[in-house]
Amino acid sequence: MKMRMNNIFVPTLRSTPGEAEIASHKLLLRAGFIRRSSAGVYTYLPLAYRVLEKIKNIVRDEMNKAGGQEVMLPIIQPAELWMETGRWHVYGDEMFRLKDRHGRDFCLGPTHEEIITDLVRGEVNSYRQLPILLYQIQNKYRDERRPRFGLMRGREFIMKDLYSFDVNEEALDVSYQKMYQAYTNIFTRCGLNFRPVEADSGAIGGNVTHEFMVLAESGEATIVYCDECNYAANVEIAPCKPSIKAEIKEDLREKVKVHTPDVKTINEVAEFLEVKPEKCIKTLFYKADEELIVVLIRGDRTINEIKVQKVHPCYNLELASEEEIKNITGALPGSVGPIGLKNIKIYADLEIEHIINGVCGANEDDYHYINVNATDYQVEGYYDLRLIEMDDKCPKCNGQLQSARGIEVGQVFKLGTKYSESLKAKFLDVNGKEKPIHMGCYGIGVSRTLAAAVEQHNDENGIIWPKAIAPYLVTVIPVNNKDSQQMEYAEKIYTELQAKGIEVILDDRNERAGVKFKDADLIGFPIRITVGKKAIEEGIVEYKLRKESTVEEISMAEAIKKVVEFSQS
Ligand code: 9G3
Repeated sequence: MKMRMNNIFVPTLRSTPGEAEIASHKLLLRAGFIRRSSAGVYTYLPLAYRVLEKIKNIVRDEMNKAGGQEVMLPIIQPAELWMETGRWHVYGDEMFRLKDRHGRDFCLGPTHEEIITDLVRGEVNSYRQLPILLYQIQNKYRDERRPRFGLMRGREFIMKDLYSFDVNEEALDVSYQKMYQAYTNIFTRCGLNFRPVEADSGAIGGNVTHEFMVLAESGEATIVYCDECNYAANVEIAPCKPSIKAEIKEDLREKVKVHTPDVKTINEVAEFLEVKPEKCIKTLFYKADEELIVVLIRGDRTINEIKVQKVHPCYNLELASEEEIKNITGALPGSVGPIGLKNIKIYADLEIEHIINGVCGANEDDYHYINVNATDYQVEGYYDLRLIEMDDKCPKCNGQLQSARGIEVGQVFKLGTKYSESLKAKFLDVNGKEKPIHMGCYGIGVSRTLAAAVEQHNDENGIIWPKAIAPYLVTVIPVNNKDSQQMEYAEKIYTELQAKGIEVILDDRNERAGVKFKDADLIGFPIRITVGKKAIEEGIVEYKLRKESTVEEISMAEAIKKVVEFSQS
């Protein structure tokens, strides 16, 4: 079957659908790769399907080389397992839930720790059976509140998830390192510019985890990294040292309540009282699950809620409402402070301890205290609670930090015995003692990787597919369909390339050459070979790489040789 543009279903569009905001979403729609079925749910059209299969095969190859064995786990998951791990009620509306005809509760799998651990606990009982690394490549379901950016944040998406089962922490570390290396190979082979970064291991849990970030301005994650050493981290967890400017030591003065009519924000307070924002104490009230807590941070800094959840573990952390704040303090947010608060935990950022004669709200509307010092109120403790900033130094080598936006395409997790304890997945060790299995879990967003590749590789004309995951490597374009000699020449090149195992497509549509060139650029085939008058008169064809602007005029034999070389490079 000749692969001809005439019979391939690739409905390209001239204009960009309104709902698409980022490049990959626009281009995948325009280039006829995907179509939206409902919010966050997409159809992969033939060219997208070919790219997905390429990515999956690279993933499979690396997972298998690392000792993984592919399985297919159920998408429909019984609620009972999620109740055993205590997670059935943790994930609220994000979990797609359903009932079967008997009224029994199920969910559509958002992840598979419960399922895979239930499988293993029923089959493994001896250290001789470990390690086991099982993975699947399958749809996942998460009912995102705001699905957006096309495949980047969908409600149904394709994930490879591998789960490792080992006898102890050291063995788990071996599996973890194997996966870390496999991920590095995968994203390198996919032609992506990525960075592994230290990441947040979730609100409850001191596990180690790394995220693999594809660098792109449209990425939702922010990473910091150091050019001097190899430090890189998701800003959510990047540690910050208190920056204590070597100020001249002031004498501690007595606190005084001052009238600050209509002065609310930190900048208004700083201006009105003629102090710098660094002297102001920003007092934030949070609801941690059902408990109200207070967090103090320097006026010029930004709170890092992930770090707050580390210090005060909870599932849900959100800013308290104005009336909740009024109930506790008697004042509105613009005039609140830590002084005089009762029966409420106060967590202070490290820098708060060093504020001399600072300013904070007086818990009375339109009043603030000046000359506030650490002894004026009680805190649970001083912790690193702020978001790292560009003037902070590298936590590892004190070097200069850079920041970048990233798209999280992979995540490797050390789970330890979290699931094997709750689901009683145990084995008898070499001494016949019963031990819990040590687990790791490792995910790759396969459909998100496809979109990330487009985010990173595109220009004003369309997609520029990295060679290893392109839907086809070469498109052969006869300039004039009516010219039977040109068609014959194009067919010949097409047939010879196919005979050499090259994935080639022939654009035999009855369209003007300009339309064919535009589509070739939009779809993003790595190589374009054009057959025009020169082919008939001088045996010369045009050879152009999508990622370059130069066009070479060479013989057919030369062109075929270059394609083969390119495919092997
Ligand atoms: C849920 C829902 C959403 C979720 C989860 C559970 C994220 C959930 C974390 C993980 C951890 C790893 C294996 C592959 C790599 C990531 N969102 N996570 O557990 F019920 Cl609705 O999925 N799982």
